[in-house]
Amino acid sequence: MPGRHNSVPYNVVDGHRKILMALIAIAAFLPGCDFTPTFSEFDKKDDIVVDENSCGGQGILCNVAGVAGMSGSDGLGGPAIDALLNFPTDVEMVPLTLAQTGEIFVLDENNHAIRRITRQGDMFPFIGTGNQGDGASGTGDQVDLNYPSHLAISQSGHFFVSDRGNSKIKVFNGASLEMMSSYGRAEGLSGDGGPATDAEFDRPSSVVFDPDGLVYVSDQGNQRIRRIDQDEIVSTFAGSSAGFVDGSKEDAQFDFPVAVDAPAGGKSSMNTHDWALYIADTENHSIRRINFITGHVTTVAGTGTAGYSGDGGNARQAQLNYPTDVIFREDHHIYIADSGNNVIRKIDPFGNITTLVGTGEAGYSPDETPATEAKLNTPSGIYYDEVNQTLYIADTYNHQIKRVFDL
Ligand SMILES: [Ca+2]
Repeated sequence: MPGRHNSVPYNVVDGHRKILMALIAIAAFLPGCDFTPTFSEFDKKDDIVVDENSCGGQGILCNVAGVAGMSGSDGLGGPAIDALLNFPTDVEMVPLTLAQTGEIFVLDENNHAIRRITRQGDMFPFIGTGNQGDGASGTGDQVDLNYPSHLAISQSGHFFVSDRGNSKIKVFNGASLEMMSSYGRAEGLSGDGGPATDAEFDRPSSVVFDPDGLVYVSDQGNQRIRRIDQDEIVSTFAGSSAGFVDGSKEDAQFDFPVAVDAPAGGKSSMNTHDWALYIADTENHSIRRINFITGHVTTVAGTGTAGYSGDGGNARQAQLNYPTDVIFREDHHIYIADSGNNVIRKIDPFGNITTLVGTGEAGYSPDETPATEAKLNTPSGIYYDEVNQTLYIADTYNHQIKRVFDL
């Protein structure tokens, strides 16, 4: 059914939250009631520290945007920590190689919009009207989106939006924000060898670029990585049907979520140090690597079976649970949004894995909680800011963006 992606599981959880918050409110008026909510910080807007800079320090978790346990779209134009998000699934900044603005972009997926947070900490609309739809022209603030899951900024400074619910990649001019092109005609699998504008994709979850400017699309529903070249011609770069097979990129198989209400999976990152594309192979509970020199796909983390094990050892023997995003640091560390385990994990340059943020238990922790003691709830997207050595986390089911400095 069109426009139903994410809505079933997300709204079920949201419903539970609303019931919980109602119980908290009722309990507060009952004398002697010892009802202790799991998420005791919910709905305490008055307690929010307005100056977010007062939270910080090495390895300390701080809120950047959103109010825990409250989904909505209120508060645009004001402090991001007072504004509401609706299942934010990723976070992005202008890359180091371009002029840094310090602005943060939030994939506010169930609001069908991308939000912009200024250096001063205020949140504004950026791309997407907030109405679910399929905008075909205009500037970013005029275009309807449908569960956008990723924003990528090209070396030319243009914005590539994975408009996943519409099975399209929408490209916006970096200066004017005018929509320049739209890759994908409809949901499906067709068009290899022809123009990307006429091709079909199936809920593309993310976009990355190689140093030559070629575009790699995680074509989630098609279990493939598709490539768009400088002439805008699309081809299948790797993958075929769903499976878990290493080998040549033509023979290799991935397993990305395909249910109509499935969250974004299969997001990828380019590592230009070793000329490889790393992929969060979500339903294989693993991280895969495509070597651009040899054309071979290997598994760098995970066994194929969901679990939470292996910290301190080689990542290939460790278990992950529904990883949805993978990113790099310049110092060759790999970060994984291990969303089903409610943690962010790290692979060091020697291939050893550890947990960086989260305890494994789903929940919420307030500002100033040390990262390894903090609870996250289905963290599904991450970004690393090299300039400020800060990790940003889309703490999706808490409706917040979090940050941790200097891990
Ligand atoms: Ca990301």
